[in-house]
Amino acid sequence: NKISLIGVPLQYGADRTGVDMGPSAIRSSHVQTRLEALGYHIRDLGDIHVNRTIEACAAGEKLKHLKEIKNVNSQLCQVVADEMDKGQFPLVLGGDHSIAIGTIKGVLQHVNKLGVIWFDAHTDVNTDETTFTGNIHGMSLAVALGYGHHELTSIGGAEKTIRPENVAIIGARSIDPGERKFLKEKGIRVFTMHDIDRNGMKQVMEEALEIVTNGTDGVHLSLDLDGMDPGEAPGVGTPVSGGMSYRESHLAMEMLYERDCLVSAEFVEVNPMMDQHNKTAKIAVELIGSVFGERIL
Ligand code: DIR
Ligand code: MN
Ligand code: MN
Ligand code: MN
Repeated sequence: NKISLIGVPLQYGADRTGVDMGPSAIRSSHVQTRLEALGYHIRDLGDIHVNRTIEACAAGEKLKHLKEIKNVNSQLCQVVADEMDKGQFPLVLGGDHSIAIGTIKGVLQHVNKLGVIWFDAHTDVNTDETTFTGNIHGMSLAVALGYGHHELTSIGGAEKTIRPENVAIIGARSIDPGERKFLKEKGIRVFTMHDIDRNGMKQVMEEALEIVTNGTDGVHLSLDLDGMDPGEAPGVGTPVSGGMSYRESHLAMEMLYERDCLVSAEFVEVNPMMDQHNKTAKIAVELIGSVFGERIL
């Protein structure tokens, strides 16, 4: 019941500014108080240092801001590993989704067989070869699986990877052609919005939990707020309509709590510049409440 909050005000992995304010938006929505009310002991480590002086990417740079993203994720990997050493649960606040690289690599220093639940409108399995945008936040799941640019896959040790059979993506509705091929080749289970519409979140989560817990020693939750419907969570950099509802998202969090399998979590892509009245950071904190045991009754 000891949680370490780690802010990562990184925006270089996404195309839009503002996501660097995610950690402060989530903190000012009282994430610490909310968790303390549930009986947890919170240590807020503050933010990972990000060099704020970088303007635009060098022309012709294929992976945008590769150097700074590698630097931030290497630091994050170390901090997450250190906190787990001390018996703390790392709760990482983003920042763009490229920070999943550092979080997962850090957790992998401890947990050999790690399952991953990836909530997202996107699947983030582009590589340097398939990307259309050059944005590294669209590559982080591929990197965690061991694919992509060596400067990224080598963070925390190239041999430390998650396994495709223990990954479940939930809420996807925007998948690039190269990603489609990758997902099929690696046999990664994607629960799209179609599956949620058709079978309901309850069944989707039951199947997803089976995949991520089968033969693993723990599960990481990587939650991109753009997985939710932008009508409810507008404060994200790359909104895609037709997402998960408020209640569906909470049910998923509650079922994750009941399964008692999480070893780490991250909430990413909260962009206050795109938001209305900090709505999206507030939802992030409510989802954090649910995944750590909050109940209506
Ligand atoms: C697109 C958009 N697939 C890309 N990706 C993400 O840039 O690779 N938006 N992750 O959140
Ligand atoms: Mn740029
Ligand atoms: Mn994402
Ligand atoms: Mn996304």
